[in-house]
Amino acid sequence: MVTTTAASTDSRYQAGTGLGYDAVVRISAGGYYGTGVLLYDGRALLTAAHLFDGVGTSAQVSFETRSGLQKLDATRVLLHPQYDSVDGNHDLALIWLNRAPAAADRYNLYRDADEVGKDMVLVGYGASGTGAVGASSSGTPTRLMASNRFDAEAEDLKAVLGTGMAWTPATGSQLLADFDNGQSARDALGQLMGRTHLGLGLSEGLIAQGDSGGPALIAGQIAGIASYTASLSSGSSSPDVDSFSNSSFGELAAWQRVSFYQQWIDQSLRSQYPNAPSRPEQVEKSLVEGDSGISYTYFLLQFTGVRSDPDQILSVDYTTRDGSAQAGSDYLAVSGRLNLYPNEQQAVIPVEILGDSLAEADETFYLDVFNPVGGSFGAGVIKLTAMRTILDDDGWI
Ligand SMILES: [Ca+2]
Ligand SMILES: [Ca+2]
Ligand SMILES: [Ca+2]
Ligand SMILES: [Ca+2]
Repeated sequence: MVTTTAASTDSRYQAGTGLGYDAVVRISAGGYYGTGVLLYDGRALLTAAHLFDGVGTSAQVSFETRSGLQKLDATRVLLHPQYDSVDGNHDLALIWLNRAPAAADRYNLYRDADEVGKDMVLVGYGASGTGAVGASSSGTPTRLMASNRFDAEAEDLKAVLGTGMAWTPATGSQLLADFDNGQSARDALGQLMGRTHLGLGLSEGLIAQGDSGGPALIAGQIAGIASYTASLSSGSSSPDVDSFSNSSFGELAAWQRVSFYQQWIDQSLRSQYPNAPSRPEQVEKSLVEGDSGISYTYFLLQFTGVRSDPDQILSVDYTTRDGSAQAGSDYLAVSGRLNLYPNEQQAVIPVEILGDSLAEADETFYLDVFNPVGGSFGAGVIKLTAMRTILDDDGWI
């Protein structure tokens, strides 16, 4: 849970099952607990690297969905290669599962670097408490949510606080928000650096212990991963209500900025897709449904034009569309933006196919690709569509 303005039992903070937050999971690593979030491929989760400090890289992931509580062992854990446990920089880790429950939501990344000034939703399994008294260790961890607004990039606060503070956030990589109670005396980033914003009223909250690795969502996409909190004072400004580091009013928190790390996240996921095609002739346009669980079908997107700048990132938007196959019962709908990073000429888009034992006809669905940005995708190419057929393997009706 996060710390909140009113009591944590208030209905506005409940992130129960079926409300769109079932992608947010509790993570156990070496006896420590944090939070994580399931990504768009339905197999990888994003969390904080510091959950694994000193405890090795095994993890268990607990999903709470309409299908109940499911605990799954991670098959692979990858810390960001530049993770720095001393400075708290690049505090990100990816966790892979064989598969996640179909009932869990999958989240896209927030990809634009315009987060400052935007409201976001925090979700996590950490300690609960109110802003007035701070977090206290809870009983059974509950998934809770609250809102806040990204006020600043971390290096902007560092520039104001000066070199006397032994804290060097990597430029562009972290976002800050403070825990407001509506009073300017408790407006931490207003007091410390003049970013005045008095909060979101009863919706306002902050991350607390156990929320590490949880998402900050802008418009339902992962914009930040909870990293740390701080009780800061500077000169005559002491915004923290109680001067303890306890996620109270007047403190601030930092999130690892997902838009800054999207290349590492996307390319790490792509490197682990099982049996993904790398050439057009390997693309399978039909696949056998299977009787249970989830399997992937892949769409291969290739760029055959020329970049005007070799460092240019190209992108297209994509969305699945029902034919005779229906999203939610035959496959899981996906939509999002696919980036091709420098030196990349192609990438795959995975779609999860749901197995069952029902005798039914072969069924089809589509992937529409549109809105190409950057490079020269070719004059007149504004929309491409590809089809997949799910072959029934349960006997003709
Ligand atoms: Ca705030
Ligand atoms: Ca504020
Ligand atoms: Ca405090
Ligand atoms: Ca089947």
